[in-house]
Amino acid sequence: MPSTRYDAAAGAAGSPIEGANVHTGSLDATGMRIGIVVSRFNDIISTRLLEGAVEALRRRGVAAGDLEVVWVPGAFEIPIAARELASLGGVDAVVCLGAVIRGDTAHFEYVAGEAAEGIASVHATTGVPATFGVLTVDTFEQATDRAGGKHGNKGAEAADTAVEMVSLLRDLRVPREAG
Ligand code: INI
Repeated sequence: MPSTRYDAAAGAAGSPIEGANVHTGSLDATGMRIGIVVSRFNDIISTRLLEGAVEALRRRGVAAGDLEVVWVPGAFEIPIAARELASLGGVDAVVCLGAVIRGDTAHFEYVAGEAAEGIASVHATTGVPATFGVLTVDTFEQATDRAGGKHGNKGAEAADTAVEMVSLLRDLRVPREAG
């Protein structure tokens, strides 16, 4: 199964290009400030995603006082709060969490689409990584499976991804001498 999980050993050692400069982020979050935007809609699910994200961030070394948690009404509202945090909140990354469940609602495509596009536009326009921990599923059961159930906790994965991207971007932003 494809995975985005961090694997330190697969970094430089896995490079097929002899002599290349290979860049990988790490999961050391010491000193990082991380924003989390979480939606109240389907809060049984989003609370579990939040718990997974906070647990992962604390495990990676983020101090409790360096976490900014922002609740919004629904996934549709995540992007505007994420953009505010990214541009003015002094955070190194924003983890976006929510659950859009198809159920019977015709809303699904609009809400899920706006959340995905809006979150992607946050990092494209601010340079602050914004990760996508918004479940877009057909059923409540599929959501619980991904919020601490048999498919893991997507909140924790989005948190780890944020840490890795902050670390990677710091590495890429180190000024280099022109070769
Ligand atoms: N918001 C969600 O986060 N998940 C959903 O499944 C959902 N559905 O199905 O409608 C949802 N709707 C609310 C939306 O995010 C906005 O809060 C609302 O439309 C007001 O702008």
